[in-house]
Amino acid sequence: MISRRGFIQAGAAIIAGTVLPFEQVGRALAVPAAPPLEPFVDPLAIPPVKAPVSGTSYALRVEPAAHSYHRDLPATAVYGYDGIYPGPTFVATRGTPITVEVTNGLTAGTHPFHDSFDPTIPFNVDDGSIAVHLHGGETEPASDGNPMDMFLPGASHVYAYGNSQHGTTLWYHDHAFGNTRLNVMAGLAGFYLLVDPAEEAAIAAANPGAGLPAAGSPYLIGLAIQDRDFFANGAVDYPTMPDPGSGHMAWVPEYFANTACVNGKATPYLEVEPRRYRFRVLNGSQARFYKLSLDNGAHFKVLGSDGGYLAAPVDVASLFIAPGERYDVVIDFTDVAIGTRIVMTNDAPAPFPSGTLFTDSRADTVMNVMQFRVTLPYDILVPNPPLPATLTPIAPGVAPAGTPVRSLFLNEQAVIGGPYNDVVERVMLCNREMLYPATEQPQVGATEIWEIANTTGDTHPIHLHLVQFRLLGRQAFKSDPYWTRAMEVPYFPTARPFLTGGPTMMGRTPRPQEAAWKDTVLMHPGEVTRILVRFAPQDATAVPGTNSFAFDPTVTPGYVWHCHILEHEENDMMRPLMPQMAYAGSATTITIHANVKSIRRHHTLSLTGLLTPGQLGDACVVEARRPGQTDWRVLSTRTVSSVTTDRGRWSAKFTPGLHGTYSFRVRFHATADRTGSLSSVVKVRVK
Ligand SMILES: [Cu+2]
Repeated sequence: MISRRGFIQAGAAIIAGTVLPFEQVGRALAVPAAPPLEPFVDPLAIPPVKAPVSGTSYALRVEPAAHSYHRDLPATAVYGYDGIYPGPTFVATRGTPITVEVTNGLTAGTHPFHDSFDPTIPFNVDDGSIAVHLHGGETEPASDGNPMDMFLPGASHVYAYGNSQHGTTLWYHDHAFGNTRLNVMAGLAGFYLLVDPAEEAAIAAANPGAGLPAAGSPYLIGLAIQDRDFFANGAVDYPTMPDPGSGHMAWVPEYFANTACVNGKATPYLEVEPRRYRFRVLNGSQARFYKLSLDNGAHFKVLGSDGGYLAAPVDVASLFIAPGERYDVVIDFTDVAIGTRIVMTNDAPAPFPSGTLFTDSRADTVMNVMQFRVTLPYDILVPNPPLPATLTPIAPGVAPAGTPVRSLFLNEQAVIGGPYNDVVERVMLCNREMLYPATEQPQVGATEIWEIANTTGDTHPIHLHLVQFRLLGRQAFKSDPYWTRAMEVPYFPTARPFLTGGPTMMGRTPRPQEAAWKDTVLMHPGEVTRILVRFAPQDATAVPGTNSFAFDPTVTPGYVWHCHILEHEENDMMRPLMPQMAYAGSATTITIHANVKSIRRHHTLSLTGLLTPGQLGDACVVEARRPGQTDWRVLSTRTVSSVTTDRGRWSAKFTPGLHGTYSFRVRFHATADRTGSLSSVVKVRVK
């Protein structure tokens, strides 16, 4: 693969006498693609456990390094935390905060993917900037690795990690604004295992005779899966030319490669004993989803996901995992005959769900992720207990009655502009770019339902910083008419009137393995995905206006939420997430004295009011009381079938079940960029 641009740049570099990293020269001089790589010839690399400088203080250096992805590939230039790829594994203990001082040892202008930088997307400059994000961490703003909080070569930044949440699999990776996709491609990713000794003891106490391999045990192994294309010289082939007609100079909407790498090795193998192994599976890929299966027909036992354990192990024949997600699984080799070789395969289409498995004619290895060889002798001194029947009690995600609803959407956009004054493609959250003022400004301590309508053709793994949340369910909706409305109004309309199969959001429940705490969730095309988000620590009682974090989550630089397809995130599927002590706009309360005498089984009550254009209740609570009652009662989301703010009006609809005379109170919380006032009710209608 050669690009005219790459060729011109290589020529200029040679004339100027500049020494390019050799893989850039290789690319520019049209080094051929690597021949098909023989699978299962490299042992799985297991990153070392990171040691502190002293006590709970760690130091981490980001620097260029050389790395070989495969026995038959020469070493190539990568970026590594501590100069290794993947980075070292942090093992932290719940309740014991640590600090990590990260030093930027990179050099501007020498990125391994220098030719893939693209000025048509925001902030994409080869200046060596980095930001370290602890993905899934309950972290203070200054330590979150907010993409706007990046720092340049020669500088350092101290990150404080509170380790206040449930034990789980976190991971750290680069998040520099504009450069994330290329910095992660270059190797900036590693595991961060958080262990909660009390939780482990509780599981053990509840399950006598059972057990699980613990962090630090040779039987618990992290598997970070990332796909790569290679040149014959060992360099990674990341596009330097855009998709035709996209209006960009190099940015591509997704990177799908032909070879699955695990912990930095192309289709490696792992020798195992005939016993149970626990794997922390991370999809660290740019864009590829995996549907993992074992070719001996064995199943996975899923213990947990992004934010901690499930209530009990879940048996799955295949493990579906999207970029950014983690699953904690056990594979049981106990009764497998010595000498058996088991391949972990992938058959998820890319892009998901409408794409194909193979990306090009070379592609055959992405089907094979890695191989397990049952070849090691069983160590009789180490027990191999059965799995616990129960793990950490976690109730099904259920939204309390009256939980405010925030309507959001995912969309693609093609506008005229860019360097060629052509159609420029990008993917968006709510049709707004990252640099547009924050619209998601939840109140600290609030509990909210986010209903996110996906109007695009692809599944997006949507990730929120700061919090672990719960998936409530997914429901189909009429995407095209909703999209039309979403594009014509200046705020975020609810998708509820467009739901198919009824307006009550009683859609599909999560798959059992998605019932854990999540920080990254699949949002499929043509569906509205509902998540329950608490702006409070995982175990705290969420009280609106009360900060239960050990830090102030309302200070700059705040947080972000975004798609974890890294190419999407950077152009421009990411938005600020800025918690506030109170909702930024003052809450607007409307009291409606509706003499509703005959709302019967087949009737619907509609209340309609006027909106100032541009104003929206980000969060809306509808309450009611009967004559003589003093307390307002929050109406459940099942009673209030929809609250829409659209076309200059708001309206609330009530499904059957209310009888008699009521007063209603509607409270909207407006965010800072959507101020205005609500008029009183203009219409009460029963039909
Ligand atoms: Cu996306």
